[in-house]
Amino acid sequence: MKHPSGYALIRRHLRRYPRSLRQHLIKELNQLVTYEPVIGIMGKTGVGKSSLCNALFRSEVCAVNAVEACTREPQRVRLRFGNHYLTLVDLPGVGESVTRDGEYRELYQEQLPQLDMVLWVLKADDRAYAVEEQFYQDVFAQYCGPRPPVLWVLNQVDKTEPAEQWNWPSAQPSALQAERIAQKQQAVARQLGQDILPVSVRGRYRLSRLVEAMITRLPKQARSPLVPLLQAGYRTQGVVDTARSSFGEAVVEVIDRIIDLAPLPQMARSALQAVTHTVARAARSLWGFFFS
Ligand SMILES: Nc1nc2c(ncn2[C@@H]2O[C@H](COP(=O)(O)OP(=O)(O)OP(=O)(O)O)[C@@H](O)[C@H]2O)c(=O)[nH]1
Ligand SMILES: [Mg+2]
Repeated sequence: MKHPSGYALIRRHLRRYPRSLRQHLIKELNQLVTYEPVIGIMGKTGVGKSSLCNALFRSEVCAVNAVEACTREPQRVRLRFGNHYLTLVDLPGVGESVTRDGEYRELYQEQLPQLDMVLWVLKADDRAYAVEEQFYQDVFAQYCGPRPPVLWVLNQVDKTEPAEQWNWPSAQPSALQAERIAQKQQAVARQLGQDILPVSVRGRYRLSRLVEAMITRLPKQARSPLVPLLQAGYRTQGVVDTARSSFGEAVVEVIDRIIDLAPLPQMARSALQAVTHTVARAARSLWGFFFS
């Protein structure tokens, strides 16, 4: 029963607000706390999308296939931890026949507005990424409307030659591999015109960095609600700090919006604005009640 005490504390901080505003605020705060992030996962079959999701998030979420493609149409998986939910949408299309792009354009037109972010996974031992580039240009970039941020992930860098040099116990590439990974990263980034993050799911390499990038690229209201769904090792201090301060900012935005809309005399409005930071500070200090 963590939430009631958290809310009781928030309520105490809101005692200066007129009752109607207070109720509205509590409702909006509750929406912030229970917000369900939606993350799209893209990439050709076998790049490691399911493996990545299983590594990052708390429950077994997707089937991992070694040989055959299993993702044909958007598969939505809803994960739950306590009162928190996360939806993963496995988006099909990348690497399929180009003639189906028209079909996919329609699908993405429908899906993209619902997503808080897209993780687009590539595989380091592919020689070229023309398929990804083309799909991005023909389907993704054609979408008109606000597009979710895309985080490009170069997975399976443990296979970088000489692959036998990968140091599994320390989860690190050799010096030569590291150099080649950096070269590959630059080459892919140049081709796609996008930054890309090298990781190895199997090697547990740079997954913390990926999670940190996710947290900072997600819209503010989706950051904190993601945290309880992460595996313990990725709930790092940096991730928690970013989420917590974003929560404070989101609370300030909610309060400002509500005060702006309320039919209040200017004096009352200013008085409430003066205590906004106190409420935001209380919200930040209660972050653990809500999200851990
Ligand atoms: N060496 C290595 N293998 C990996 C890595 N990540 C995933 N794999 C393997 O790659 C294969 C495919 O992984 P999946 O996670 O099923 O790939 P997927 O992208 O979900 O594939 P579809 O569901 O078919 O689209 C599995 O055998 C994984 O164990 C990695 O970082 N390194
Ligand atoms: Mg899969």
